[in-house]
Amino acid sequence: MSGTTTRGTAALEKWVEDSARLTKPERIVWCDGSEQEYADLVAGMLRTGELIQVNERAYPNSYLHRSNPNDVARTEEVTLICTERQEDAGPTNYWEDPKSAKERVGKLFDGAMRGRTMYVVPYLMGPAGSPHAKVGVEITDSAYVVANLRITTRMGKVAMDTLEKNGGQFVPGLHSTGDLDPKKRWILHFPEEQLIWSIGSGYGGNALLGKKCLSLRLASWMGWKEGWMAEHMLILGLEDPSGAVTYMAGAFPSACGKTNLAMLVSPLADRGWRVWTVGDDIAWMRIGEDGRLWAVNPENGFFGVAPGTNVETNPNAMASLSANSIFTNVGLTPDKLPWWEGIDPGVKTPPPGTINWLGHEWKPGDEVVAHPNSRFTAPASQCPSISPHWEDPQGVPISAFIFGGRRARVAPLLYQAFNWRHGVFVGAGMASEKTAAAAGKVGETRRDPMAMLPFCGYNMGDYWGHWLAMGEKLTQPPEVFHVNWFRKDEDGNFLWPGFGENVRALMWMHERIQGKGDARETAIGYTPTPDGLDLEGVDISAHRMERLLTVDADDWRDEWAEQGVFFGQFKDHLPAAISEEHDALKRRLG
Ligand code: OXD
Ligand code: MN
Repeated sequence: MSGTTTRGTAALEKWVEDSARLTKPERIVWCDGSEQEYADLVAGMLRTGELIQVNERAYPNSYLHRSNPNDVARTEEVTLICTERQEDAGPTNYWEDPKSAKERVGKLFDGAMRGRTMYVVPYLMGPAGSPHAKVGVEITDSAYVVANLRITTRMGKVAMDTLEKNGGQFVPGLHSTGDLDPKKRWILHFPEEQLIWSIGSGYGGNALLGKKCLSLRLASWMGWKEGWMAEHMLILGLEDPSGAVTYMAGAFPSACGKTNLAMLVSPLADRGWRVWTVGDDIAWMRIGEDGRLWAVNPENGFFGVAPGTNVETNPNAMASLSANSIFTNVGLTPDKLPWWEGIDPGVKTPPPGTINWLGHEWKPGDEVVAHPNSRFTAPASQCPSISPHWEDPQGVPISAFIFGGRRARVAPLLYQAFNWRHGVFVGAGMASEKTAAAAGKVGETRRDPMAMLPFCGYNMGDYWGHWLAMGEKLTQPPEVFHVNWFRKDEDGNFLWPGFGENVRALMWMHERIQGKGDARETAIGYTPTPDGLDLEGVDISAHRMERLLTVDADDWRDEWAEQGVFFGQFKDHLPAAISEEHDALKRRLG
């Protein structure tokens, strides 16, 4: 039941046999990823009610799934990093000793698949033929998980072919929905042997093991050991009027607009500015022969937040999910159309007779139709803005990192770090208001460095050390920026229009990358001058811009103090450069 990194196909077979001996399924199915297999799986789930067909004319080959109401978001407090030494998991991860975790949770796996089918799902993270790509194999008893993996990863034969060519290396992940009892729900990572165990949840990031578990938690550990980076970042290309494309990667906490930014439709397209999508959630990055950082998106599809997505906020997402998609925990209208809050711009209530995410008829006064963390799973290839380079084996060269969060106050609309080291500090000092993507209280501000708090598979202090070390090796480290689309006025209204207008922030970054652009130096970095952003065609007063760009020293002194408490936990794992940058911020704030 344990793993090592190199295993071979015989080892794969043995792991499958061992897993079957433990979980005792009725039958074992090896998935090949074919269309027929998908059609058969879907037909089976339509029979059991796990899937409901949505309107075939409006959304061909698309389905609705309702998860158990107790299983609707990632569960961070039962997500563990199991390293030999607790300090390797660090103070921000839940930890358990690998031996005790396996003994404890192994008992829950015992017989967990009795009467069920065990699917063996080989999948590839990263483009086929890419030196960055990694093979994972997920064993699962959930047909819904298999169907989602077929959209979000390159699944089946292509993965087996890669495994044969790569010397048999794969990352094993054992998953069972168990009995969905939240008290018996555990998502375990064993980074030292590159192994995942997940039981008791069928939901997204808990159950689709290629995504958060492999591509972030285990991959971040691998990157640390091997000199590359696995980040919770979108990847986009900004095309300028000359036709040149500048690639940027952006780290934002879950449900803070990564998908929208990655698929931005530029209001300035007629002036030659447009955005290409490479990925919306994860970036794997390596140093190229030219000394620059090159990024691939390991995923093959999107697992995006549905509420708020519509033809105005994100037309590219709407086009992506218009066929061959799976909707999870959204509403269903009498015409069998998926429905979520905000799907029709300006429409507040659903058509009469709409069924909510729980399967009950929605009535006026009911809180929501779709769960706030309801999702769409859609193939990336269907996205109209998908970059022609999104599957390039070597990836795309990254010129900028964009950090961001959801802050009603404190963080200005946009600023640039002074240099790489300061940029690492800006990422380490990030904070954001909590969203529905994880179970727990929504709205509280929490520190979320590089948007990796729930996804860093090792000690975050060592992780910052790794970032600093990567910078030393890069001939041209990306310029680092921080954005906040969510600043509010005293009445709680957003000050910045967001969405497509965010291209104006990208354009300023583009100028700064070229060594141009009007900026003023503040205590926290360079902000655009009030007329530094190109605002042609959008109605924002100079006064409003001033408020968006203000760096309030009192707010930042409080922020500085909170950062200090957070950094203090890392003790001798905190790189000296981060403490020095923190001290330097204090001096600049006065
Ligand atoms: C996601 C998340 O699903 O970050 O991408 O929660
Ligand atoms: Mn995410």
